[in-house]
Amino acid sequence: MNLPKLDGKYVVSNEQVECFRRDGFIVLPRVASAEEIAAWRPAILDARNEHGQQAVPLEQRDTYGKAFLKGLNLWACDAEVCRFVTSPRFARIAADLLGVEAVRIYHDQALIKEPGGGITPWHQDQHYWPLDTASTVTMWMPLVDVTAEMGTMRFACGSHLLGYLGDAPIGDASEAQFETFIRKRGFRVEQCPSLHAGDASFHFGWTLHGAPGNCTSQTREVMTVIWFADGARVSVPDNSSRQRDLSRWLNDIPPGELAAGPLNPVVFDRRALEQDKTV
Ligand SMILES: O=C(O)CCC(=O)C(=O)O
Repeated sequence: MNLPKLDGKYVVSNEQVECFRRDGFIVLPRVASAEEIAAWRPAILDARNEHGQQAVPLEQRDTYGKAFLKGLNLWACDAEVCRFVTSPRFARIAADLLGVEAVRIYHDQALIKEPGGGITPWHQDQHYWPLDTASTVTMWMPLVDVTAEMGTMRFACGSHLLGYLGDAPIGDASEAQFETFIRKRGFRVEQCPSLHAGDASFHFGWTLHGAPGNCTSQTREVMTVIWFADGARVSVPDNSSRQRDLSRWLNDIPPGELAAGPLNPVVFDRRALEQDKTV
């Protein structure tokens, strides 16, 4: 299919970079245009429906299961979604926010919060990732216009600066533990307002975040992509989530080695761009 290229440069200002590094997240408007998302949405949803989780009734799921239906690493099983996830425009934003030369893919996820879907409990993404770097970032991009009532993201501002907050997989326990933690430590919580399809939030892997349930009759359709800085190494998988991620996304690379498996291509490299300019 003739889907639009996502290669035009999106300029991130110094002020936006500063906000991201201070607060642990930033919302960027129109990372993809309404027209681009209208074209890409069916391809992403089709791939998710084919390769992702199938719905069982909400009342039969646990808290995490009620939060959304997932489609994991769709880029690796669908050639069209591959072009979206490996887009140089998105990857350059990730590298600019992190302030690194080059970024690699960790994985993608489509996250469909159904009408009546539950909360996304507070958690830290990097609890799951056996990587020895804090230079990790997730893009969260709605494929439809979304309101806070549909479950936009909320972030505990500045919480990323504390790093690892303990072995707390996402669920009822992480929600209770981090809700108390956030209140006691006085972190400001920012709930993203309404976003247009193609706007996107970006957050560090250590930023505490979650989302309210979807109390509307509309489906919250979101695509996410996670990148990490090229040069990062695999860390010891010291919990079962990290052990599973090591096999799934990092090809069981031994701890201490470069995190650079077949599922982790470099998708943006400033050095290569500089070299091109000199020839
Ligand atoms: O979409 C959501 O509700 C949560 C997504 C999330 O936690 C993430 O992308 O890191």
